[in-house]
Amino acid sequence: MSHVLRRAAAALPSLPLSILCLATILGLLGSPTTTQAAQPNVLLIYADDLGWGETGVQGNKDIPTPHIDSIAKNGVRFAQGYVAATYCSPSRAGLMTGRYPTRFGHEFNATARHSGLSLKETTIAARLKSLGYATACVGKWHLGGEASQDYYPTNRGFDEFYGTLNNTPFYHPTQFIDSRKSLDIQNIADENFYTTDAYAERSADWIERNQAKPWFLYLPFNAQHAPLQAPQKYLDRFPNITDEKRKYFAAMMSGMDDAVGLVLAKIRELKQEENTIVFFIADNGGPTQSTSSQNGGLRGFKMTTFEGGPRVPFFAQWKGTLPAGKVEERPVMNLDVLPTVVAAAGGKLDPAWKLDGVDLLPYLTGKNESRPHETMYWRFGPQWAVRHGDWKLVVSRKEAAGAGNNLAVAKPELYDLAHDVSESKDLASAEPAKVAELQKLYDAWNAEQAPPSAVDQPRKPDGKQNGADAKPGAKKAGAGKKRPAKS
Ligand SMILES: [Ca+2]
Repeated sequence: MSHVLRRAAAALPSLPLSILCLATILGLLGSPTTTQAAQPNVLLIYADDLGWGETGVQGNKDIPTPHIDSIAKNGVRFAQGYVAATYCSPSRAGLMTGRYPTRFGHEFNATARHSGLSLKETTIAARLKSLGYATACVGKWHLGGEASQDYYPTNRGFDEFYGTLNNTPFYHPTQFIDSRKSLDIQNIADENFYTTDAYAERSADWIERNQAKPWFLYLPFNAQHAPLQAPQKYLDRFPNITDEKRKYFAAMMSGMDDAVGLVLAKIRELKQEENTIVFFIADNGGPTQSTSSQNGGLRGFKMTTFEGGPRVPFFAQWKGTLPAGKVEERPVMNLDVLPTVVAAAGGKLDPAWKLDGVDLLPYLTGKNESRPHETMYWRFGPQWAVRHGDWKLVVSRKEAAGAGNNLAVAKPELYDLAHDVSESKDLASAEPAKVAELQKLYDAWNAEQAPPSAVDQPRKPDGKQNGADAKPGAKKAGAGKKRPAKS
């Protein structure tokens, strides 16, 4: 089947084959522009632990990221882009399903270790596959598979998986799978293998091989998660950064920017730029203490419910369809990706799916001037938050350990994000009616959520994750003066 016919057939799923054949004869399919526009490709890039203040367009002047920035410049930069959970696995659970992960118990990373993304949930990949898409996941999965292959990406809607089941070092990644070879977990023997570079190369190769079909590529980098590791070629770009941690962070981000550039160049080379929706989103805010990732003046970090936890770099490009260079001030969420791309692919959004995300296209093309979300919610153990309009009621872990961190008895704080984006002035005492209004909204939503299916072990007081203690290091041959990182 030619790619034009395949695309048209997928766009007209309810028509019998005979009518499709007739349509072919009538020349309907001689208009590839029309049929291609019906089913755009989707490139969904997910960065790891990349704080709101990082990348050039978000204000970082020290680490050039021209390719990542190009997505915002060619499309939309969401000034208030959020994720539905403030760390790795739950954030991905929301992205993949378009639903608050707490609805199905995916509140903590432990869920990925105990089982994985609930098998009752349907992923964005499965939904696009049913619409005729070729699908691949290249990068860090972190939605299960250690306990059972039922949770592997290849059993959740992805034709191909190249990457790791879990967090991994950048060199000699653990739990590595290349489904083109087998579903067995491999050891990577190549000394020079660096996940970020390898993910870019596989992504470009996969797009080239699948260019004749509508395709969906999910590219969750393990950059910028700890441990801090980078090849010398990227470290050499930052001779003026003296802080070792920041230098490694910069090198890793420069590598990720090159990787994004390589994938975008492949799309341009294949002349698919106007037929490809590109998202670039971070999975949660920066853990500044462990990796130096900056949150641009927002309060809080990864794993807190202050803005520095869930508000992230969030860009979208679709040349010829989305406006270029637009800064969108209305709040959006990672949960919106699924409905946006399924609708763009010609799928019907079924109310039975009980999505929390919405199709952003009408908002971005000027057809709908209201907010996509008037109210947003977060729950992460004893931490929680609700944003209604520009008011936010929040219980969050504080910067300093100790005082104010007994979250079980903490009084919710009220902030006016329109005038106080850094959450510095608690208005709870001054605005008791607003507190009551938001508390009621949160209580109603909270009652709909499931209990956590697995709970994390107690963490260190500073909230550090596995691997976050590792010293920065390069394992590549020739970088011997750098201390290799623990993994
Ligand atoms: Ca993360």
